[in-house]
Amino acid sequence: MTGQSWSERLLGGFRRTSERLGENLAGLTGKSRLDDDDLDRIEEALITADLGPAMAERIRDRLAARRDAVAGGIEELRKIVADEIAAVLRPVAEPLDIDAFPRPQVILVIGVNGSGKTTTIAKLAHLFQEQDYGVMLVAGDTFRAAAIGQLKVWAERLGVPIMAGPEGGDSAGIVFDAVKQATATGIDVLIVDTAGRLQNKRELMDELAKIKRVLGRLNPAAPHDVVLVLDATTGQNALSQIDVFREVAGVTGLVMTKLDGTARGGVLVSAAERHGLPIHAIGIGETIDDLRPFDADEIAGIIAGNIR
Ligand SMILES: Nc1nc2c(ncn2[C@@H]2O[C@H](COP(=O)(O)OP(=O)(O)O)[C@@H](O)[C@H]2O)c(=O)[nH]1
Ligand SMILES: [Mg+2]
Repeated sequence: MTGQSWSERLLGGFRRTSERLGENLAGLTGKSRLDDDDLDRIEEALITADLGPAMAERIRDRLAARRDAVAGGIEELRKIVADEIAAVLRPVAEPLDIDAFPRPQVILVIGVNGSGKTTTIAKLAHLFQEQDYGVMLVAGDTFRAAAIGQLKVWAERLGVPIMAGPEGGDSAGIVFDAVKQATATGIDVLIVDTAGRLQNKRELMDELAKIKRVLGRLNPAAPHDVVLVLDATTGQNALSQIDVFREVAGVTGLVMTKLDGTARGGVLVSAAERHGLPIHAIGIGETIDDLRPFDADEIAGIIAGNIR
């Protein structure tokens, strides 16, 4: 991954989808009109290349309404596809804004173990620091000592305060203390790390519900954001994680990580089409600067293959 530019990594993250689409479109060169077989092939390719059936059908319908466009060349078709993808992505491209009053804005970060929660928290903290916000981290994943340690290391590196308790400590209690301290010290953003034990749905649900209850007692608007972190390398599995976490925790927005580590980023489009949840940012690497805003037109262009 090292040495690759941001845009190279992003191109790689959607390669599976863009290549499958590209191969199919290339086969249409010289045609004057798309027939049903052409549309079937494109739809099929898009489904198997992570965009999912509903999105594939939308694109098929758009192309079906413009069968003559192929006479204008493959570029014309790419543009139609990009427009349709962008139409789905634009409404969900929504950066995480800090606008809570009273402060602090409380951002609960959830997701399965290994999805990239803690790393994303550090990246977000860095982003907010750059915008001159006072940030504080909360080590709400008390299940493993290593998880607490990892967040502490990031807090030190970033130079931001952290509220942490012992391994096995009560995360709701730690969150409670953190909000009180953040309020007293004029912190703008409180980012809460949580445990992602999806194996025990009941426990996870209870724990997140308890954290939310405690937060609500201090400020009825908190948590202001419940951000689900999804690992792009899990492909279609990311979709079922959205279903589960919406049910257990009421997700308000998404961050997808590891788009640099897979070519299966197309699942993000599928998620946008199916859930319509805001997509706040995407992760394209392990360092603090590797969080990118989610740019709908850029990604639609990459998938359709007309980024030059
Ligand atoms: N390549 C890549 N690795 C990532 C990204 N985000 C997180 N990781 C790595 O994924 C692993 C798990 O991340 P972590 O933040 O500990 O996940 P958590 O268990 O959900 O808190 C770590 O090795 C991270 O460095 C990303 O955007 N790209
Ligand atoms: Mg973690």
